[in-house]
Amino acid sequence: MSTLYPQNNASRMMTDLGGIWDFRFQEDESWQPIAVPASYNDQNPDPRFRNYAGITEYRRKITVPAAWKGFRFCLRFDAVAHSARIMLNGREIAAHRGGFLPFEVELNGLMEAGETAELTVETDNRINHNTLPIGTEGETAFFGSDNPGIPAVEAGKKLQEERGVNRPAFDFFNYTGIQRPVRLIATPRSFIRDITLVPSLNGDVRYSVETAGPEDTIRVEILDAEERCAAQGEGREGTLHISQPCLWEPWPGIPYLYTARITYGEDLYEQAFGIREVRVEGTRFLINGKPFRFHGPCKHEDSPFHGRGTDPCLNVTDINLYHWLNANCFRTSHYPYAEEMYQLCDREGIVIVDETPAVGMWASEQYGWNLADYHLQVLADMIARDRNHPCVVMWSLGNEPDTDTLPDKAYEYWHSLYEAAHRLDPQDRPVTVVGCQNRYEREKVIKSMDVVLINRYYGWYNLSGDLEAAKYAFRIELDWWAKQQKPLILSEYGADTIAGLHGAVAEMFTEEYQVAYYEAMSECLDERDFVIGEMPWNFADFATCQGPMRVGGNRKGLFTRDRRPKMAAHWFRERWKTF
Ligand code: GCB
Repeated sequence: MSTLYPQNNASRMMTDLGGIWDFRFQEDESWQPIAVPASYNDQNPDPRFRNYAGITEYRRKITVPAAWKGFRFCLRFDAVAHSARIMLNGREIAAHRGGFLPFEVELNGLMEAGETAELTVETDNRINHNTLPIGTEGETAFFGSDNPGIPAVEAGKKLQEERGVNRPAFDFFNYTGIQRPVRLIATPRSFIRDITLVPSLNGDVRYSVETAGPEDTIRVEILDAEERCAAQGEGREGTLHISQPCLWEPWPGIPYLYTARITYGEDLYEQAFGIREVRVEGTRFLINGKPFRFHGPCKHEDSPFHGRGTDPCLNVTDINLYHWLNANCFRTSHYPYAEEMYQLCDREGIVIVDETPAVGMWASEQYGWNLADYHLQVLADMIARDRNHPCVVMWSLGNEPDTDTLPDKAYEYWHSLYEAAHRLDPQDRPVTVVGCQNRYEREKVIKSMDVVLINRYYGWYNLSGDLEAAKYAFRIELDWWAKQQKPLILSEYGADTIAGLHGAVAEMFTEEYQVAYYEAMSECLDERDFVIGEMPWNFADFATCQGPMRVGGNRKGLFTRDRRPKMAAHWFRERWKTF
């Protein structure tokens, strides 16, 4: 298995398998068309596409080009949600658990160059205590809409379970299917498996290369942005030196990128990277030795028609809207995003806090679930995939776990992941886990992280509609955090807002209230030196499962789902001009 993003170059080839595939729910006889990559959920008005909980099948023919004779070839799935079984001519050849990270399936020995075979991909969208993200199993559903304990309601829930139901413990639609690209890729038989780059501000670039094959010689050449050689060397690992290095600076600086061109036998791989250093010092977050203030809304991978499906046009549009907002960052709430987005952010200077799909762990029972090993595996895979990106400046272990009901158990669980992240990342970036509104004085996890990230909804979920009381309460909490001597980011705060709903009095759900809410919260944030960032929730309105709190999805976007700015987007554009 290699985590390297597929490349087409003088040594490597690939065929994109995107297009129209055959699709069916497992119990169906007949097949119907489905687009790949995309979530299947919004591609058909049949309600099953939205509500189904179970296994679906995707099918198409694949041909390994005859010209690939003598090459190593495999299938590369960028992500299949939430788990997948891969079949070739009806025979299982691989299985993968988890819906947001890539995997490869070797085809040599199973197919010859020039041959055609039937590829079937089974996807399973069921969520429960053993999946990330989490599905509830008998506990109260998200937002407590199930009136636990009332016999008639319990009987209704039992009926749902018999029919098969997904109950997301998270607030975004459980989009699934083959949501990211699938490719057939070919490399020479002796190939480059992995590359690690650790650049320093003085121009030293420590590298190591993992390979498969009998060849000895590995050549590394570092090219600058004009493709001139800036340094070169030989060997599996070492340190190269770039004199007068240009640094990767976050927007509005220049996000300068170098390329490490690695050759091994017949193989060639080009890995982009940036020279930048990230460090926490006291209550400051330093990028290249300079204090960095995070300001940008959190995101989702979400859009009409595609659902969570990779869409390069949407990614470019979104990043240009970040520029329009004068924003400089986002958190990949609540799962690792498609690799193309990180490449774009490397190039555009947008900083990323990279989050695992550990969302929905708000029940204290989580510490009795059998999840720790799998969570660690997902964290390791995310770091392995993303560690060379200069845009990634911090790892988030997860979102809003319960950390205050069983403070010691919570600490044990999260601290071992914290240590693992530091151990696994060759660049040793800061590590965090995002805290929810809780009894912050008694919990131990959030304050033990390198940077404190807290989600707060004073004036929305509590003290609703009363911004004076919201400011009063938030200031009490901030006084407490001031004593902890840690850098703090308000990693979510927001108000549902129906675009076009106005009021002379700023009441909840109006565009005026959203602006007044952000004015109020900003007033509190601006008083504090240890606050190093603000991440409004959310960049754009997004789809959720149905529930009494959601009117056609979550409406806390600064933009509508089709990316039209609400008043609050204009307000942040002005505010962030001066940041
Ligand atoms: C949160 C969650 C986020 C939700 C948001 C909300 O705390 O982290 O996933 O969408 O609140 O709008 O309720």
